[in-house]
Amino acid sequence: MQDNQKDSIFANPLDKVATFSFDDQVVQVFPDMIKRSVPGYSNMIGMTGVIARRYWQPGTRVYDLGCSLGASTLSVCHQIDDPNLEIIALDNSEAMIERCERVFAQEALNSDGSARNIQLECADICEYPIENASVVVLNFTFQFLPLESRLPLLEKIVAGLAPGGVLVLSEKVRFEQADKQDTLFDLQLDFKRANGYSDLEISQKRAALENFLQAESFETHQQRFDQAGFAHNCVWFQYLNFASMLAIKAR
Ligand code: GEK
Repeated sequence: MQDNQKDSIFANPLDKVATFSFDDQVVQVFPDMIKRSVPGYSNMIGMTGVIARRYWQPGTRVYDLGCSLGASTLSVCHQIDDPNLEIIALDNSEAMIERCERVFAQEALNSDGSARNIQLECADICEYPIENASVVVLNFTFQFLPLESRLPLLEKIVAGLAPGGVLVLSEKVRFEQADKQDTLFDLQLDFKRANGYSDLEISQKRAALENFLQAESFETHQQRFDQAGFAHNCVWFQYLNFASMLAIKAR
């Protein structure tokens, strides 16, 4: 299997567009797909490591929830050059985990060439325990969870975070004001066109994600952060209809 191919999954007309799934076909094109579809992806990934460096507390863990091919974990490793740093990276797609294992074997290394302390697990983030964490990363994963699982997951994260710990949550967002929603949504389509996706690819991908990716507004996220028990939260990045937020547990 060849990795890191150009994404052309939706390039040809399909009789029936199936619901999107993180399978082998997606894994092969994933880095190209996410960079060409998500405005600001590289900025949010790069800054995830910088945020982790500020909030990580020695003796605690970093969790990367929905790690895909490990981009956020690698960003954290790049910024925190400490062999004692323990990262737990989870994804429930076996295809992602299999490929991610190979990425970490090549790229997640200490300066002496030994493997970084990363536990990679094929697991559902809603089921997996979160304990002794100071940094929890949810980069573009929360949006795929059923709505009713979202508050319980945040409550579990708050309970598993040390005082002063942080959640980084990056997502597609929607806007409550219709004109803002339309403007930024249309511009994201232009972003995808500018990155070489055809209108057919865009519309078939959209059909595949219908009801699978459920974006929410800043207001909904903020209310849920409060309800889950975070002390405060902020939006630290927005590029069109994608954004990244921080939610911080009280000291
Ligand atoms: C990155 N963070 O490169 N449990 C575990 N994993 C899940 C679940 C779940 N319940 N639901 C979805 N996933 C990465 C990108 S991709 C974003 C994250 C995207 C996993 C799913 O298998 C996929 O690998 C990942 O979440 C979402 O920054 O494709 O837009």
